[in-house]
Amino acid sequence: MIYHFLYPFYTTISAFNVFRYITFRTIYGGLTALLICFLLGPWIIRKLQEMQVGQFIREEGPADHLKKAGTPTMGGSLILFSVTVSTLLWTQLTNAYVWIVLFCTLGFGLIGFIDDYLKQVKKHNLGFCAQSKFTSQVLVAFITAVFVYLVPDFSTTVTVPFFKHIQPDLGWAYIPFAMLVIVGTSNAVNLTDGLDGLAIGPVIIAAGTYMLFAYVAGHVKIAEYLQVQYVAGSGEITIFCAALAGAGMGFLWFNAYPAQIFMGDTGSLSLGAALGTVALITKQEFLLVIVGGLFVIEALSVIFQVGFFKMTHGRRIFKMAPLHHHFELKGWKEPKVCVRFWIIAITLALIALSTLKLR
Ligand code: 57M
Repeated sequence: MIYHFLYPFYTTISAFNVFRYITFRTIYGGLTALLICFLLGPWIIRKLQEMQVGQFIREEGPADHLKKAGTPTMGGSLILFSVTVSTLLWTQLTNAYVWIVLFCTLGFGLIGFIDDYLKQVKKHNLGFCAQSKFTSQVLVAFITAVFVYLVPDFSTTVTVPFFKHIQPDLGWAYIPFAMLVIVGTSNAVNLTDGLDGLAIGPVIIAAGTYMLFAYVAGHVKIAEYLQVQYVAGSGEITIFCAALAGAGMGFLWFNAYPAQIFMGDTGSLSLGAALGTVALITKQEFLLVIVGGLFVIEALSVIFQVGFFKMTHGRRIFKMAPLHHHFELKGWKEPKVCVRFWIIAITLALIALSTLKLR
């Protein structure tokens, strides 16, 4: 919005020329989202407490978690508000990718909000029934995938990390592939959100990583030099990623151990969907397996645990899945699990960035 209102005046006020630069708008997009979270955080925590939107803690979880009962949840609403306001302020509103990523992020946020509301406010322990929740996710992901597919000149090839000459063209099959990326990432982040700061840390790291990939993909000369696919218009997604990281840092201020607020499915489902959509737009789909490797590891730990449990009629691979609970039950304190998982996430992000040269 600022771009449209202020940049045209650069002929009279030359300083306004700065609004044309994605780098400038990225920095202030991130800072705006961070500031909104800082300013609204205490207020929203008080409001959620007044509304008694407190987390219900399941008995079968780690004993340490029982003292968390009543912690305000649905904090994802704070993240989504900050990201949306900052994105609308700092991006070019004529950019289709901006509206597509906002649609998907807010669509999944609404699904999570309904689930949180039914569970925490209406005290329906199961919340949104699993089938309705999954069907809603598939529907939002389908609409998003069709929107991306229909963007003029959007390529339906997929990029394989480390192999620049392998770029299979999926054609119409890109739509189901894109749906899988969005729904899979959304649910992987959801599973990961089980300790204070555990999910939001890697989300910040992944958003920061894709911020760089979006800038490269949207810059014709840099994309050519690094031999990555140029995606016209994807540069504006750099600003969205910065807003995501900024809002995530603002939320982490309150979600750090001992958490004053949880993000809820409102946050976890939407943040995962946002990362999945960004991966599609920047043509770095498979790279998400590396950038979001921690989410993949957490989801695989559940898949292996449940599969092994069923195959062996009751035996477990881990003390408890997802993996973070296994280390908790091994005696690691919550902050230690969290920081060590962040270290893994940062390492994976650096490996992902190295693919820009190792190809
Ligand atoms: C999402 N939700 C947290 C909070 C957060 C199939 C099975 C693996 C499903 C899985 C499950 O229920 N996943 C749901 C994880 C929950 O966090 C809430 O949910 C939102 C995210 N969706 O924002 O509102 C609990 O996590 C803790 N928490 C924090 N700090 C945070 O910042 O401490 C969350 C955020 C919160 C709080 O205690 O209540 C969750 O863990 O449910 N199930 C599990 O993950 C369960 N694992 C399990 O059953 N393992 C089995 C089988 C099924 C694999 C096994 O290993 O044999 C664990 N989670 C719970 N109880 N709650 C263990 C049992």
